[in-house]
Amino acid sequence: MRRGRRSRIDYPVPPASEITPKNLAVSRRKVLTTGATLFGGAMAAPLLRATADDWKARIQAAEKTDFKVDDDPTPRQRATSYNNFFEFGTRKEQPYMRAHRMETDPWSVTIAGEVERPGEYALEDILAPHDFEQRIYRHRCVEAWSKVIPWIGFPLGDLIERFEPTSRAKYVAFETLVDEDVMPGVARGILDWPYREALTIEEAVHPLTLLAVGMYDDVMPPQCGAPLRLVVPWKYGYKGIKSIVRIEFTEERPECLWELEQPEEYGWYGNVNPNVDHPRWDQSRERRIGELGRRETELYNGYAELVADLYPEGPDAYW
Ligand SMILES: Nc1nc2c(c(=O)[nH]1)N[C@H]1C(S)=C(S)[C@@H](COP(=O)(O)O)O[C@H]1N2
Ligand SMILES: [Mo]
Repeated sequence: MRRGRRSRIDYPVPPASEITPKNLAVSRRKVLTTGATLFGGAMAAPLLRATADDWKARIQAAEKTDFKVDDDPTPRQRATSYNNFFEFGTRKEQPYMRAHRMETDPWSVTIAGEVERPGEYALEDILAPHDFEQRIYRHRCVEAWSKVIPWIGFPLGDLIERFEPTSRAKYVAFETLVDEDVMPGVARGILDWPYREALTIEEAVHPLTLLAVGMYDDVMPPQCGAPLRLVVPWKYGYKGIKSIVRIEFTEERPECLWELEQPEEYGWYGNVNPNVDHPRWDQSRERRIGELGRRETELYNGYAELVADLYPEGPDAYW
């Protein structure tokens, strides 16, 4: 049992300093299963689709893990009707009203760049070998509001290991679907789409970093990033890219959408840091959706004990 001094988290994970792509706490069994289902011919043999992974059914059965904060989860209705998904509009209720028009099934994800197994993969093949689990994480938006979400997903590190990044892979970049027919924010060109985000490979394989396929015991609602989104709980919410269609491994640091739009407002790292104010507002406090008053914002969103070792020059050097 590990307990942080300031945080109320209790996680069964090794310290960040012990985590490298080589000794990731993933089971070898999973990696072997992956080899058989994903690369052993299933993709090339449509007949095998009869036994395709029913990943939506597996969501309800996801194991409830000890990866959870003590705070009560935000009521589902609030969490799924107050969203940022600028492709569907900049007002918080617009994703809820509009994102159901997005076609999320079938879905495929392109794996590209510095990786041994590039290709375009059907979502069910991407998901098949991964056991899903529930984790209750804090979510802190750079706009100073926060939520607590019971996600269902699996560690991004498990997926990365399957696709075998080369030794040149230093970063992992992600892109969101672009569909101007159903995304008014795309049609109007309010940002330089596609939405792009990225992590260092060390951040990407950290055991806290999740690929989420559901929340609140159900499949991911479209407004929250169906069918597949990133969750990095110690970073501002903008790093948590939704509706992912592309994952690319790179040697150079990828440019991210918010960083390009407003470099002095949205840092590349985007780590939650109450001591570094946004140029237009104070970051030391936050409003938890559904609550009155304000809470103190914690360094790395309360996950400092687990992630501080990723940032040896101290939190303010990685913003
Ligand atoms: N594609 C895409 N992903 C996105 C965004 C977006 O506008 N487009 N907004 C980000 C921001 S700023 C936040 S705070 C979270 C919000 O997630 P939620 O709506 O599930 O709370 O999604 C992030 N991922
Ligand atoms: Mo955000």
